[in-house]
Amino acid sequence: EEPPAETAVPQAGQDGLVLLRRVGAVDPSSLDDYRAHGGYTALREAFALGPAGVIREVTDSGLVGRGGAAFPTGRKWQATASQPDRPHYVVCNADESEPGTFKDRVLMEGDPYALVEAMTIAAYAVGAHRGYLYLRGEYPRATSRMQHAVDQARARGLLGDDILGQGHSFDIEIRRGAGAYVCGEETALFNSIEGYRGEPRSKPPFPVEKGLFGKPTVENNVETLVNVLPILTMGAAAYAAIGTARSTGPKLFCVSGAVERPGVHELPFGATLGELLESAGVRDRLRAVLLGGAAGGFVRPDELDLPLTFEGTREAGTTLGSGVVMAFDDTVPLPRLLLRIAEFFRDESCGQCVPCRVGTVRQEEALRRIAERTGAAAAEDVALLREVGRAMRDASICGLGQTAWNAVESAIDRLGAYE
Ligand code: L3W
Ligand code: SF4
Repeated sequence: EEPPAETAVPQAGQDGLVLLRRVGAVDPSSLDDYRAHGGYTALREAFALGPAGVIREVTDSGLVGRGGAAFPTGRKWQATASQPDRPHYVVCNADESEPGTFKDRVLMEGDPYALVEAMTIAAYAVGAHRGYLYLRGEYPRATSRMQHAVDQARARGLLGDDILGQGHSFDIEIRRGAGAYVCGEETALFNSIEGYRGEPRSKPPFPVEKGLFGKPTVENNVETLVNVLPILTMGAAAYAAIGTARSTGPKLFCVSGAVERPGVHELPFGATLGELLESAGVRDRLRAVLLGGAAGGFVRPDELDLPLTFEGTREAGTTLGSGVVMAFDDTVPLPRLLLRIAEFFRDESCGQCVPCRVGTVRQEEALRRIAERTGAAAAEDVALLREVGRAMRDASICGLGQTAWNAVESAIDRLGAYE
């Protein structure tokens, strides 16, 4: 079995942490210990503010989604709350499957009641009485800890009818994924919960209007939801003072590869890539850093002053994604690495649309030819990769196909992978 969450947090116990402050410090099985560490003060604050007040705070905080797409959370909650169609649902996307991403696992294993509390607040804000936690199937410890937390919260009147005597009813059902990356795409996730094949739906309509069971649904990533607790306890203005004007708050980064202290690192948005790698103990002979996971892109070792913000990475032509920072030294053969990424996308394509179903196969074939020639790329293979990549990006139904060429493109254009 994999080691427990707290061992994946090199900063555990340090002062000043916001999202990770309880991980390693709180007993994840104990509701009383969670309360002793400040648990359930945010829910009380939410009840004092009322649903509209909660949405106002979340909007004013500037919080945007931490799953990778950075959509404003307050806008999503407001859009769901205002739908006349009933019932409304809250769905937490805990199908954390982006290669190199493990922050949600650490949060769920190390501080499970925080997610129960945050989902309860989201439900109160948007008028939902039922929530689903869609949890990655390969996370057995996170599943048992979350199930225990849900059961304890229910037994103590913090889930179920009339929570804390405030007239709000809400309960959470945990659903386990079955190993498909695409089920992290929100509409494929809904199909999976509903018992259908995990295939994405075309958007619009967006889930805020027609989501789970065709009803208005708020779908948020684990880390996004957990941010709502400090927003309510410290207030939107104090929260928004952390980070930069356009990327507010703290961020979890999943650092792996050629570093001394791999794991989940919390830093305010705006820290540079170099600062993060320094705190993770970057080793010598750095060749490349993969930002944002397999769906993200590579940057060079001379780009370490890149600010880790959504706007900064976008301006630099790359992406922060869900916070993956994978460091590679020059012992890693790039052509093999790119082939591995291409295999992943070919494996995980759901096959529903042609650009992705066929494109991921063609991409893998070209990268295999190149890898087998020990990295020397024929000009026609690179041209083919570009053509297929463009088709996947422009014409795929969902993010999987749209991003399946990102890493390869950045390796060619930024790293000069085949020169
Ligand atoms: C209401 C509108 N809602 C958009 C909502 C939409 C969704 C969210 C983002 O993810 C990212 C990609 C990678 N009215 C709306 C609206 N929304 N317009 O906002 O939407 P969208 O379509 O921009 O993105 P998405 O399909 O949700 C794609 C990242 O995901 N990624 C990473 C995946 C892996 C993990 C993980 O393992 N934890 O996250 C892979 O591609 O960065 O930017 O809720 O409904 N007008
Ligand atoms: Fe399926 Fe790929 Fe199309 Fe997404 S882009 S719907 S994963 S075939």
